[in-house]
Amino acid sequence: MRIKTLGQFIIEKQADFPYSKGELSRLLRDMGIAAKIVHREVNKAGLADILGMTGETNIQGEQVKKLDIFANEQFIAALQAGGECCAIASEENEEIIPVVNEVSKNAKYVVAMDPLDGSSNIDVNVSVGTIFSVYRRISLAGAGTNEDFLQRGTEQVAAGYIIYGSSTMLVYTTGKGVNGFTLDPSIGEFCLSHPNMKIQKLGKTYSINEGYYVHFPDGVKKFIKYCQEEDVKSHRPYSSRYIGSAVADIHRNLITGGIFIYPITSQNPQGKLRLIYECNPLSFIIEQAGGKATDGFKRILDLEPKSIHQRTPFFIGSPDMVDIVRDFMAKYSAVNV
Ligand code: AHM
Ligand code: MG
Repeated sequence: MRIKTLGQFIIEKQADFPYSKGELSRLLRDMGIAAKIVHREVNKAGLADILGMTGETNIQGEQVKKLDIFANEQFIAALQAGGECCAIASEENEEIIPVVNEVSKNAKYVVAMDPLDGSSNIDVNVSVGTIFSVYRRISLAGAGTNEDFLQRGTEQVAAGYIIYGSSTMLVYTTGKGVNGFTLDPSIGEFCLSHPNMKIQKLGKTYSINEGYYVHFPDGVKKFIKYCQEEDVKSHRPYSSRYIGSAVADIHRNLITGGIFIYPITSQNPQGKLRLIYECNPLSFIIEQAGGKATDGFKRILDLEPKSIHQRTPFFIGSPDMVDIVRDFMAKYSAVNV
């Protein structure tokens, strides 16, 4: 079988957008390049003792950076150099990063991202991810503004994630289905490995941090009990799988079916995950694969963002499972929120 690289695929798909000048294609390519650099560093994470701990100087005399800071810098540098985007919002930066230079002066996109999600998993050799979301700017010229990011998730023109797992994969959508590419390190290319990804209507896995059970809304508690009940027809009990990297949990559920939930808890009364650069892009991808994503009641992509780092409860995955938990929420938790 002939291999198709991410670069080739992006160029082919440009024909779907007859008036496009290729900016979005180039922006996606830039994300792919930064992803390869981050992949290289993530895969060296266990060598920190040999090469130098973070904050120290390694044997080459270079400062060793924490990987989430490193990833942030790589993606920002790739986007600044590419010139297709006029502002960046990142989980790592309180304020948005305006991009103004010769190449970006006609840029029409802004990018929101979580450069290294689940970064506490790095130290224990468990999967982490990058999440990104692309919007068309609404400001008129110059560097992008906060308003460019405060658009509903339905306005995204592209979204993707990279999972640094047993292999590194890039999965993205531009609103015409979802495609997954696996990095072949021997040739240094992302190769199309998962064309037209679809999520099962009803999975057999639920992913939630059950350690917080006592703090969950009643609707979520009832759903967890439902997942644990014996029922031959619906193949219950379901399996529980929780990695602690949303990208990894949602990626697994995309491939094998299931639901991921991060509800409100007493520690995180708004939920923990961030609407603009975590939940919106993941929701766009999962919806494009036939799944659903809500805050327990409303569709994530319809929520109106008020601030860049806003949090939301998050229920995402196989559509029938998201509907079932929504019914439990409506019945038992509607007054609690
Ligand atoms: P981070 O952005 O600080 O890395 O946190 C986000 C992560 C998600 O990837 C993961 O699903 C969740 O936080 C885990 O949180 P918890 O340890 O509370 O279950
Ligand atoms: Mg995060």
